[in-house]
Amino acid sequence: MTLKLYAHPFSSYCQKVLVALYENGTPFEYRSLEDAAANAELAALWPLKRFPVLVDQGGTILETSTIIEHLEIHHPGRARLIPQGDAGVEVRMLDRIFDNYVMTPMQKIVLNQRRAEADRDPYGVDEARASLDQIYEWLDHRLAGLAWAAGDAFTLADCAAAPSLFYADWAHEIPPSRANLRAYRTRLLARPSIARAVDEGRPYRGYFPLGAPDRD
Ligand SMILES: N[C@@H](CCC(=O)N[C@@H](CS)C(=O)NCC(=O)O)C(=O)O
Repeated sequence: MTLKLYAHPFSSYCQKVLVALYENGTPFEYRSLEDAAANAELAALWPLKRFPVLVDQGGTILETSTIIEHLEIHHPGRARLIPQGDAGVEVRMLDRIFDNYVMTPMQKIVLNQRRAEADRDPYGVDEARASLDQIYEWLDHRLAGLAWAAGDAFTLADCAAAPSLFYADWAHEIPPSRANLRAYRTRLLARPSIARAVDEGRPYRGYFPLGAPDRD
């Protein structure tokens, strides 16, 4: 097996890559970061210790979007996650939007809760909540009539959308008025690759600093 993934099952960015691997049934060695030895290996590979990290035949690939690009080039499967040409540009654009404008404010809210009371940043959290409200509105309009983020086909953009919307809804609930977005999140969670990633993270829900809601 040439691929090794350093990942934790409850991590949102790890789920983004796991969904891409599961979509294509790509075999890999799961170096779970529940394990101390895997953590030491991760630190040697990437001093910033952000995860996931992919190792392929001795090469280290960092950052989820480029990990999925690497998989598309070197381990292609039945699912085409990044189309050619203009369609690919749109998919990459949406991938950046989910990472930057859903995942980032969601993480701000969640990570703030892990800080000591005196170090918390209520102003930043209010900004993150306002920013999520804005992107929820934009996505709700954009998704009208679409099955997946970029149309009929499941892509990299949906790999990014799944964990970001999964946890963002826990941190700052998508309001009922955003019916297209809520329905899209439900469709994502019903997809087998995503359901599998969510199930693998289920035993670790106690790690969620805001308290995991009793749903999903
Ligand atoms: N831009 C990175 C983000 C990765 C990231 O932030 N991962 C989180 C886990 S979901 C992490 O490493 N957290 C540990 C830390 O911040 O030290 C990517 O796309 O891979």
